[in-house]
Amino acid sequence: MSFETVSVIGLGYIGLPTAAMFASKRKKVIGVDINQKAVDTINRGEIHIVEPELDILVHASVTQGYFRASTTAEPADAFLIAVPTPFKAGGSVIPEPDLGYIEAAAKSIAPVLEKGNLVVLESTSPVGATEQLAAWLAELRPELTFPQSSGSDADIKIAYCPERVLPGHVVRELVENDRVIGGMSPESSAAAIELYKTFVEGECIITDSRTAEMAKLTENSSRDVQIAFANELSLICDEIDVDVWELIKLANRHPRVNILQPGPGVGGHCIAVDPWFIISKSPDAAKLIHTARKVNDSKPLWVVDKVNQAVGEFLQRHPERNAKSVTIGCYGLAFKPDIDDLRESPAMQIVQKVREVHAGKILVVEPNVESVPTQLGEVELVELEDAVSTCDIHLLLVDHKEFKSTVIDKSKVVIDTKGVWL
Ligand code: SAJ
Repeated sequence: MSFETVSVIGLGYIGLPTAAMFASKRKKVIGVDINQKAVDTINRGEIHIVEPELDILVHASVTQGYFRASTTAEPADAFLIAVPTPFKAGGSVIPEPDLGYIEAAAKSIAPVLEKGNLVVLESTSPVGATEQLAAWLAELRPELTFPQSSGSDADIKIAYCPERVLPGHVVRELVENDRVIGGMSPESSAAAIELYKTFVEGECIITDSRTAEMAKLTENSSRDVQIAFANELSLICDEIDVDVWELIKLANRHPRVNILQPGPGVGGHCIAVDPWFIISKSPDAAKLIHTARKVNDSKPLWVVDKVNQAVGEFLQRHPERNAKSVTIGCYGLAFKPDIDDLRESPAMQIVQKVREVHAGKILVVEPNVESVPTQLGEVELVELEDAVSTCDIHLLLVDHKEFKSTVIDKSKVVIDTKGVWL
């Protein structure tokens, strides 16, 4: 089977680079997104997200005529769905995944599906989502046959293939990483491998769709649990007056120990979200995964308490000053080092909470942005040197490269959530 035309549904952080990758291999790519602005930007050969090397790739594939974006689906040999899977609104104790975007994608491609097509779901999904997608498509196109009822003879092939790329390294990792391919039939898996081998140099490993879905959730939950262990250690060490950074370095000298790093909390759109897809399906069995989520989610508030305590202690040592005259410097807002992505960032949450309670000035240093979101309230975005020389309390929230060579006066109060200045 050959794939000459590939349609990618959802042109975000995963869909856009994947579409550009197919186009760079001279496949005809039709990208589909509901966001007209994103579609227009892409059709001008530009990009609406920040990811190294992606702009060159998209520009080249659009100007050479291999890649075009649209708000409506068109016939293709393969459809790759990379839409978001957020939580359902309502703020329940255990957040539930919302498959609404996948259902909308199914509705948009169903009218143009043709016998022989391959449909691949890439969105991070709860176990069973691929079977649900297949059921929606079968309902919408009753004259076509699907793997759930016709197995190997089905007109349409369906597979789940999770993405595993690290933001900031997407273009390289898309090519190099191994891929898990979960076909709903052996033919679906074989077709999906052929599709991905267009640009993937890593190994493609076959399993069923449910195991592939769970593999993605497991990878990110594993990292969340490991970070929770490091974060819990940081709380324990604070109580018993042990340097957690030195402790972890020492423990990691053991040949079979590899502890991750504590921080202000866990951010981003994956590690802090995906474990809930396991917990919501198996709330009684997923105890450790659930506890890890709670440990990581509570870390920002612990940091806020530390700041409040530090302000109190500072005022005790300086009875001539009042809280209004105490300036706090916050270093970093992004959800991890050396990126500009502030969404779901524990650093943002901390600065916002500190702003709510602190009477004095708050200076923010974030070398990767030009302005700070209004949700932070009255804070001032300043240059690194200005914060270092004027603040009474220095709160390091992200280990951006710019901060690593900074020297803070030993007489100043330092709260270092990443162990950079200690
Ligand atoms: N973090 C720590 N301590 C650490 C490592 C990370 O506190 O030792 C924090 C980071 O500061 C950040 C959060 O965890 O706030 C998540 O960062 P990350 O670098 O661990 O992961 P993401 O969210 O950028 O990307 C992850 C990756 N998954 C795994 O490494 C298992 C990536 O491969 C996935 O493709 C991505 O999620 C995704 O899209 O699911």
